[in-house]
Formats: sequence, C-alpha cells, structure tokens
Amino acid sequence: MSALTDLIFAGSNAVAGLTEGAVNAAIEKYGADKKVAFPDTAYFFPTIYAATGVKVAKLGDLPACVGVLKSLITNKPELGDALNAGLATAVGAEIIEGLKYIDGTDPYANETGIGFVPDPVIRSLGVPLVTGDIPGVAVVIGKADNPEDVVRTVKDYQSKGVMSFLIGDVIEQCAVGGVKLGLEFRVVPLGHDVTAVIHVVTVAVRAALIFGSHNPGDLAGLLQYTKDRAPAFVNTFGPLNEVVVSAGAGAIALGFPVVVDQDIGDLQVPGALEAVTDHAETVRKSLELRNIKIKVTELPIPVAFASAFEGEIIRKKDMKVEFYSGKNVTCEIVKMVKPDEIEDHSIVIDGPDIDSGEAEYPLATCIEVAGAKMQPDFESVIERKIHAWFNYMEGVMHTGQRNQFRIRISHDAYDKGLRLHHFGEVLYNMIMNEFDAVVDKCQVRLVTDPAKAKQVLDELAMPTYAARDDRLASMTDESVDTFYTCTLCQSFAPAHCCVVTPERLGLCGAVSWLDAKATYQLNPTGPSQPIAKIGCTDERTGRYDTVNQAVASATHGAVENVTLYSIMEDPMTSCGCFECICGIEPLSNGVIICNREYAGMTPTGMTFGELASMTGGGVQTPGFMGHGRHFIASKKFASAEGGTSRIVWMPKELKDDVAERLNKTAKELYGIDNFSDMIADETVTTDPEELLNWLSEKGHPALGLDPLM
Ligand code: SF4
Ligand code: NI
Ligand code: CU1
Repeated sequence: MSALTDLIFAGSNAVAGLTEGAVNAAIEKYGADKKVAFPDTAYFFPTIYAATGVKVAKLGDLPACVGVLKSLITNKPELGDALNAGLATAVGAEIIEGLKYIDGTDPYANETGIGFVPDPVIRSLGVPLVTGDIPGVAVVIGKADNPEDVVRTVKDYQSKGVMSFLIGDVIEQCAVGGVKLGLEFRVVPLGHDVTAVIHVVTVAVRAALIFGSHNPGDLAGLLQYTKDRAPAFVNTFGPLNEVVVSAGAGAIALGFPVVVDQDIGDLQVPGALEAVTDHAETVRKSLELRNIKIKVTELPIPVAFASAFEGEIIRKKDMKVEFYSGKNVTCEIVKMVKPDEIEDHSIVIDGPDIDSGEAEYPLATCIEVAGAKMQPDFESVIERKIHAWFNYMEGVMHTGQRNQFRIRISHDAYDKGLRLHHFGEVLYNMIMNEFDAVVDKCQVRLVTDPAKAKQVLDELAMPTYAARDDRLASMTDESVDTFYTCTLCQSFAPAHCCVVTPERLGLCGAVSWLDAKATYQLNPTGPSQPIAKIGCTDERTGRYDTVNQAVASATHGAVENVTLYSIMEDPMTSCGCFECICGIEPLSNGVIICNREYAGMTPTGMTFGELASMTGGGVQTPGFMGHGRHFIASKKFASAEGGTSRIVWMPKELKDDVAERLNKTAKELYGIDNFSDMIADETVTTDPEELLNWLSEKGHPALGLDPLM
C-alpha cells in the first residue's frame, strides 16, 4: 500500500506545485481582477464550485483554491488520505485547464481535442443515459504500446453504445486506426495533457449539479452522487507516471474504477484499481467493475449495428444508393392487422433490390403487426423507431419520417454485402425485441417497384397518417381519463417526475402521452404509471389530488404539489434534460423561451445555460420551467398565466420551427393572426428596454395582461 500512496502523493505534490506556479504567473501577467471562466457553463470552475461552493470568477479567487488543494494533501499513509490527494490533483487540473481559457480564447481551437464540454451538451446526454442507450462512460487515457489494442477497445465500446472520452496519444492512435471520432460517434477526444482529464470529471460533477440538485459545498454528497449515478470508469494505456496515478486516485475517490494495462503487482486495490494486461479482457473487466450490463442485439446483417452510429452522416460522394422523397415515392408505415392475415418473419422485397445498378429508388416500407395486446395507438410509436433502427446500421443514414425521408447507403456498407433484405431483418428483430409485450407476429414488405410503392402510399399510408393526425388533434387533456408519470430520469434526477398528458409531452420532447401509454402497456411496473384523472381542485392551474399523490410517491416525498398548467404556482419540476426553458421577463410582463441549441444572450440577461441552472434536479422555481418544444404551441402552455399570449421572445430558429402551430393556437384562443410576428427574437433585440418598445409598437397582448408578479 505504501508504494501506491507514495506515488499518489508525489503526483499530487507535483500538480500542486505546477498549479501554484501557473496561478502566480497568471496574476502577475494579468492582475488579480482579470476574469477567468470556462465557456458556456453556469457552474464556474465546476469541481471547485460543487466541492466547496466557491464561485471562481477572476484570477484573484484562485490562490484560496490552491490553499484548499494543498490542505487536501496530508501525506499520511492511509488510502483515504491518498484519495483526497487524488481530488487535489483534480482541483489542480481544473485550475491549470481553466487558465488556458483566459481572455476568452479557445485553447483547443487548433487541436484534435475539444476540451471543456459545455452545459447544453451535458443536458442533451440526459435522455440517452437514462434510457440506457448510452450504458456507460469510458475514460481512455495514455498511449498504447501497441496502437491496435486501444483501437480495438474503443471500437468495442462504440459497438456497445458506451461513450469514450480520449486523453493523450490514444487520440491519434484511434484516428489512425480508423475509429470515427466525434460526439456523434460517442468517441470524444478531450486533449493531450493529462490535465484534460478534468473535462470528463466536470461532466460528472455538473451532472450532480444539473440533475441531482446537489448543494455546492457538500463534498461528501458530491462523491456519493458520482459514485452512485455516474456510470464512468477509467482505462489507462501504457506506462504510468505519478501524475497519472494521482489523477487515477481522484477518479477512484469519485467512485470510478481504474483499469491499467501494466503489471502493478501488489499496488492493486480490488474493485478500484486493477491491472488487466490482456487487452482482450479490458472491456469485459471494466464493465464488470462498474456493474454495467450491455444488452446486445445480434442481427443477421453484414454491418455493425449500434446506437453509436446514429449520428453518422453519409455525403453524396460516399453514397451508393439513395431513397429520397424529393425524387421518388417514399413512405414508411406500421399497420395493425389480424393475426391470420400475416405470416410471421416474412420479409418480401417487392421490386428491384439495390444491386440492380440504379442509384435512386422509391421505397415503401410496409410493416404489419398483430398481437393480442396490440392497439392502433401503438402503430405510430413503433413507426417512429424506424428512424433510429435504420440509423444504427453502420453506413446507413436516415432522416425524416412518414412519406418525407431520405435514406442513404454508403459504398462501404454496400461492399460489405448490405442489401434491402437486411433492412427487413433489422425491422423484424428490433420490433420483436422491443415490442414483444404487444407484438406476436410481424411481417415486412419493402416495395421498390414505382407503381406498387405509389399504391402503398395512396391507399394505405396517406389515409392512415390522416386518420392518426385527426385523432391526435382531437386528443386533449379533457378527452382522456388517464395521465401518466415518467420517472426515467430518476437515475440521474431522483427528485424528478414528469407528468405526461395529451397536450403536454415530457420536457425532454421524447415522450408523448401515447409513448407513455405504450410504455405502461409494455412494462406495467416500469417508469410510466397511470394517474386517474380525478380530484381536480383547481381547473385554472390544473391541480389534481391524484397527480399530487402520484408525484409525491414517485419522488419519495421530495415534491408534493405540482400544477399542470402554471409556471408561477407549483410548476412541474425539471430533471435537466429539457429541450427548452421558459422564464419570466419582468419589464414586458411576459415570458421568454430559450432552446438548448441557442448559445446567445436573451432579454433576461441570461443564456440558456444560466436560465437552465435556475431549475432542475426536481427543484421548483416559480417563473422558470423546463419543457418540450412541442409544448409551446399547446393550448395548455402557461394557460394559468394567460397562455401563449405571454410569449414575448424566442430565438429565431425556435420561433420559425413552431410558428405554424403556434399561430393556429393563437388564432383559436385569441383571434390573433400571425402571432409569431409579434414575438421578438435575437435579430430584433436581446435588450429588455428595446424589447418593451418593440412589443408596444406591435401591440403585443402580454402588455395588457395581469401582472405576473
Ligand atoms: Fe425524463 Fe421526463 Fe423525458 Fe421521462 S418524460 S425521459 S422523466 S424528461
Ligand atoms: Ni448509421
Ligand atoms: Cu430528463
């Protein structure tokens, strides 16, 4: 043990010295009042903030942090003291990396690494993490003696959906070895210096702040959160030095097991620091240590199939064939039929396959399902999964849905033997895998014959889409007798519960009332539970005894009162992964809405990240509420406060996206034409005074509503 602690202390002391020197040099050069900040975060130097509550904003704040860091290094032989020294290394790394961002420069601009991960990216990872779509996070650090070993390891993680963060020469080794790098491929190069490891640590730390409503300053609580809820682990490649070892001790303190590929003899700490010299065992052992279980789907297709390939883009020059609505008839439709009308696992290609020499084809994907528990309402739930499943194939890109889509197949995938039949196998297997509770039989027909595809479109697909749209439009909160909870995000945000109604989808935008209903049918003890719509105590705000009971029970008493339609009175809680956040803008007596993708300023004086930090982790903050994009045009949006007529500002992209539906709602509710033209955006102004003047000129209805506060 003492050899290990000696190494850790040596590394921590070295980092402490470097940090102190760097801080002093920076203060000498720029002065103590010089501002210092990581880009696009509301959490300052996140590790320091979460652990101590100190909000680092200028260089003069740092010497005190160096003092805290040094006090963590006690040079006592106990392992606990050594782990604290590891945390000191993390704090030092955060300061050293933070100093690189001085002057608003991006130190990683000309690097292969990306450095600091902004808040909105972390929020966007919420849903894939809670659904298990991303089952874990690997931190891969160092330089492999044999590059093939790290390439194979990272590709293996990729094929399992595990997200890898790379630090050091493994970045180039993976790039040269043909690993596709980038957030969309779940292989994220952070940087070359060991200190870049802090950029993955702050992701876990900010998860505690964003989703876990962690109180800044509570170090023990922080370590408990990362240990219990951040499914991360570390793999080191190549020889170890004292700094890597002490950074590893920091990882262990956070609850992340470390697997090294060197023989370290009795330095091993079972369950926390283990040596695996056979690289064929690295992945299995790492997942086992962190208790990560992977659901594998073995499919009879010649290309890889993994969620990590979902974001893959296939450019025209890499494309072998294309199915594109702009050029040919396309549609995809799932239809419920009687069991005796179909043959299970029948896959028919009706027309030429993709090897007939053409580059473009029509495609009608027609899936028929039958089952004792199947309902027509589940057709669209299954149909919407086609997009993801096709994308999971390596070398296949799918965008759009229904009769408007584009599918591209790469030369690579074609050369590996991928044909339409395999698309049928993917659909059949995934439906039987994920929807087995309701689907007993499934048959797939892929129609590429132009006349027959047109027939499917006209006679089956279009009438079905129209009927579904009518049903959705007529589906209101009043027309149903059941709402649903969704508690999927509790793995990160234990105090949060979404209440999903026909007119209010989950705040992540991914769970509609139909989805929640299907989730309940598929898994009656799962994350979506029914709420009987009885016991309404206030129509205006949407207050129900049964909703309160359901939320109180789902959050174990953390939240006892929520309303469905108010942003001021007991608003619904947020986990942190919301698509949009609304917030009051006092001067105009209205609300602004900001989406996650918008990086600029809003008239509230806050960016998306700053607005978002006002709520989350199950906390209710009147005046600020996370919600889905689709909710904006709902007649129930802030209906207790006057509804959509309160909206005074949105980023232009968001406004354009929702304008059509929003205008329809405003026309029906208030008789206003083209309401979206009365809503300002960043091209009009982000200044509250100017906003007020502009709204007055437009005669915006919010100016005449009751005061919000
Ligand atoms: Fe999370 Fe709510 Fe979406 Fe469910 S509906 S996944 S709890 S954000
Ligand atoms: Ni793909
Ligand atoms: Cu969430």
